[in-house]
Amino acid sequence: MKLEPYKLQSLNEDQLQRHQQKFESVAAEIKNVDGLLQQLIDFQIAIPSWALGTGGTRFGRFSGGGEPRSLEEKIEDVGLLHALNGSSGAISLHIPWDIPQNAASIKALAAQHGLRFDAMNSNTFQDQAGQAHSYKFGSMQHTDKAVRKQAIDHNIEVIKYGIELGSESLTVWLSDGSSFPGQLNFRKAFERTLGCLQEVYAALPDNWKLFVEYKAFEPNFYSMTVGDWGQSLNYANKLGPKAYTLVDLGHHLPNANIEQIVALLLMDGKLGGFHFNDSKYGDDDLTVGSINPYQLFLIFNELIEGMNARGMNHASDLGWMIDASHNIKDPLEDLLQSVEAIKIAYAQALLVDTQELEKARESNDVVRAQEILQEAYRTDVRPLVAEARLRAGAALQPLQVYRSLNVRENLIKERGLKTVATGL
Ligand code: PSV
Ligand code: MN
Ligand code: MN
Repeated sequence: MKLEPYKLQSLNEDQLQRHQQKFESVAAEIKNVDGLLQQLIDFQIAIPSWALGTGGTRFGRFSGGGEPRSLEEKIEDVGLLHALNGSSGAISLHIPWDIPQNAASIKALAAQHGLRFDAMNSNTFQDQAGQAHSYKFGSMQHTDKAVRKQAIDHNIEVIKYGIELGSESLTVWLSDGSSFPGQLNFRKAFERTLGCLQEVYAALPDNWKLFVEYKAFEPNFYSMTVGDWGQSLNYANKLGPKAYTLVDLGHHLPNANIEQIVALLLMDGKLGGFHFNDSKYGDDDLTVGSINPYQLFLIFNELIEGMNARGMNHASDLGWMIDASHNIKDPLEDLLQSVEAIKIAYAQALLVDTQELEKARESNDVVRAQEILQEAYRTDVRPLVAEARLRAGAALQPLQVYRSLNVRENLIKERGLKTVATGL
């Protein structure tokens, strides 16, 4: 389904007057509002190809209607999101869930929608049909060299697909670990994994980055071989300058101080990418900002502080991606909510008076420091985010437009009611 620009324009016009009133009242309080809006316009968040269908829990899967049946249809869905919010200008593929059969035409289709290819994701956490060896006891940590070689070869194949599509990074998330005490020699598991990652690293083109994603638990519940940011950083340091740590918000033990992790990784120049989602218990993969928006704001505050300190470009020097799963919501509506939540947190963090905050910190004025952060957090920045969308030619109210154009109903007509997108 394609969004007709004239329909978008007329829906925007209906809301314009109300929007302008709200925008002007927030903008009056901000020093360089055009600069801030440009930062919001530039900030793009990649959509993972596996988030476009309804995911399952381990108890069941209730697939929604009109889900994309092919990679082409997934690209069309991301194109639609991008047309609505102007902020989803990239797609991230998981191989082998979304193998580009004809990379040139896939790349051309993506370009038609204004999309580029973000990080490529390999998959050695599932056995695929026809695969010679099983990953039941791990992939890169495996005791059998043949299994390790299969995992290395798969990652190198993923890099090759990525090169054809114009991607410039590979995310490796390993489910490797152990479920019972005694099962694994931790040191050997680390060394074997490092050996495999070194071979993958050696196959990276010069302009590529390797993201080592960590996760505290699941599917292994006693130990994970890349279980936390310390381990990930250790691998990344040993691998070399093209290797970085990737933070997925749902991959920590409860109450972890993610904003501090982010600050320290940035300090070392080793933060590479980000997977946004929200969680209450574990790797819940819930809509960004649905549980703990203040934490998201605090994380963005550290991201901005750390990136500015290193002279980094907010939009392009880190990989930004949503990693979520939708069991009961329309996935496209959910993704619109997630992108909006990210933009809101980013805008709020851009409003923090950093000089005043530093002053308060240096003089140990704890109360003032908290006030400065909360002043920014409690600003209603939604009109700023909407204005950035308007200036980017997108919708003032993406979700409202999505519903008023009956997008899901149209997709069901086009694709059928019982379609199941590839993914988890
Ligand atoms: C694992 O939980 C993860 O966060 C990794 O990023 C995977 O690639 C993704 O989810 C999809 O399963
Ligand atoms: Mn992830
Ligand atoms: Mn996850």
